[in-house]
Amino acid sequence: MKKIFLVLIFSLSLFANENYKVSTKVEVYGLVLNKLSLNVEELEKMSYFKSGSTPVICMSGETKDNVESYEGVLLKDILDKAVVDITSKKDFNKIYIQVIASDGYDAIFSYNEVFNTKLGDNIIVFYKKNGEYLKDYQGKIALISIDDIRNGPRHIKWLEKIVVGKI
Ligand SMILES: Nc1nc2c(c(=O)[nH]1)N[C@H]1C(S)=C(S)[C@@H](COP(=O)(O)O)O[C@H]1N2
Ligand SMILES: [Mo]
Repeated sequence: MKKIFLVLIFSLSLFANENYKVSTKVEVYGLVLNKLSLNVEELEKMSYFKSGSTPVICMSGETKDNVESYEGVLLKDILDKAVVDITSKKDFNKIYIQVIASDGYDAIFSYNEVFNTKLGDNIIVFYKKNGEYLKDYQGKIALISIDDIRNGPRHIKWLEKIVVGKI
């Protein structure tokens, strides 16, 4: 009986982990002059960034992972390539960037946070973790704001969309 129970729990947890749709490219659109559609190959042609080591800490305070390095492209370099479409300088304070995963998980950054604080120097769209390409279950393409105090919440696996908007 106990064995059957364990097998049941195991298969249920497998099912839960299957609950994602792997995104193979990231669409950048909204208030930008150049819409982009970036797969891993295209990201690899852009400016390369490799992070230092970091723990991944959930909002609960639990350490979920200890990562040696992430490799990819800084979010601000991607946005520079897309060119945020703005006419009035005052509007920079109103720009936000919404990052959306294929499971609907999402987060926002402000323009100032990305371009006008040190945080932006460590917000990375990555395709490699610990020197290896991301497996499907890790997201294929993902994003993390490494220097967030609790950086689990703004770690977006299966990153699919980067949308620039204005409040
Ligand atoms: N797409 C997506 N990304 C996500 C989540 C999610 O539910 N969906 N959960 C987040 C939470 S709450 C945490 S703590 C971290 C955990 O990262 P890990 O799975 O690499 O340990 O992933 C984050 N990224
Ligand atoms: Mo979390």
